[in-house]
Amino acid sequence: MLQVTQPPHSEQNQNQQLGSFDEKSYLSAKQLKPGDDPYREHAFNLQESDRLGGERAIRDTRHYRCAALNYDADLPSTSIIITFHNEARSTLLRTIKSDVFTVYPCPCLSVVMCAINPCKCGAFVGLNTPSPLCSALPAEDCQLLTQIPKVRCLRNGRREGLIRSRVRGASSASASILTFLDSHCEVNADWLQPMIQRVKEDHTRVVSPIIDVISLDNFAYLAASADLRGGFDWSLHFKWEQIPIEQKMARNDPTQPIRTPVIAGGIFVMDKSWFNHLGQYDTHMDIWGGENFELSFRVWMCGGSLEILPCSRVGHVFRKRHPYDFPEGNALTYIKNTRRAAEVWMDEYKQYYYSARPSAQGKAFGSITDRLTLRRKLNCKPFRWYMENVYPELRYGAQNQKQQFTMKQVYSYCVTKLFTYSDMRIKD
Ligand SMILES: [Mn+2]
Repeated sequence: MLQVTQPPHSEQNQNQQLGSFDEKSYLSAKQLKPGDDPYREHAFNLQESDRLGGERAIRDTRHYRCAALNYDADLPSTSIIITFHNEARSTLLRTIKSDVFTVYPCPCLSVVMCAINPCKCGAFVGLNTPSPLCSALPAEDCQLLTQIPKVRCLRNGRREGLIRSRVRGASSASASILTFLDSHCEVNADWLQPMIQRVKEDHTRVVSPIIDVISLDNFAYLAASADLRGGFDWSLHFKWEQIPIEQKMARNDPTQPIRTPVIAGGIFVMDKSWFNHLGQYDTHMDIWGGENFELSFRVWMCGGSLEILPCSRVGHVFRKRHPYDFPEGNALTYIKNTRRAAEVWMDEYKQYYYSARPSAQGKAFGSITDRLTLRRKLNCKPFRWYMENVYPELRYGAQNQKQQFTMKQVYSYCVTKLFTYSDMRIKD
């Protein structure tokens, strides 16, 4: 039997929920022109995304036992923070609508906010060569989206990147729990309750869903394996990896949380005061990348924990390239960000990072004084503790060469494209 999430709402119902927002004209104003490459601007098949429109039913990919679980009736409220830059209207609208209209059986979904990065093309691609990857977000987009009830939209005055935009979004969140979400997602049945419940029971937990795959070619919704956790190699490259065999053998309940050394970073739930107490993010990191390591090390080493919750599932469009430019270049930005994470958190183990990424040596990464002060103030444990207690499976030096896996090994449903594990990090 095919289980699906709530089917699209009736037209009348939808009109009430959308307020004064005119979905049809919003979507039709920016359509692909005949002859345009559907992959050019967003690195996924825009034609297929647009064809799906603002909402669709997706298959319930959870383990069947998840549906029988109960959650508190008085779960606290959450603010959902979606950051985006050069996002397609159809993928963004499905993300927003699938959140806002997902049934959450308490009056607790307060606000959805979007912190936006307008792009100043002339600053880095030359005056007369507007990049196809770089279009400024018109203020009109924000005005249109805020016509949807519960949606607020914050537009940055300059390009701030994911990390500073999230901090801005979190600062203006009204709810006590923060839910960070990527801008090309579709949430599955009861995705929020398991995460809010875990954070309510212990505010130091930082929790993620299983991230299902939305095909970048045909937008099929594919179930991800429930036996994976987040890991990395010494070059600070994120990868999905199998749960260690002894933990897997000890798991007799597939609905139980999975401890994870790191999170992919695009989708997670965190108590707002815990987020603030732990120092939010390192706001000297730029654009994208590395922030998930910095946050993960900090959470574990400063008294918290990270979990993946198998009964919460969110679909995400995984891509093979970033659909936008990096002002300083992709590689340099990643090196700057991961170098900051290594210098602040990895103690003597940072030598393994430099061995695995020799090009990082000598590259500028700015001042880390504030973050070192934070680490001392929070009285965080040494990286050795993290290695011994959280990620003992990480081997030293050359023993941990990056391995190539195909997506077929990672995902339980067939896909035609081959990726490496590292491609599965949520890009942008
Ligand atoms: Mn993404």
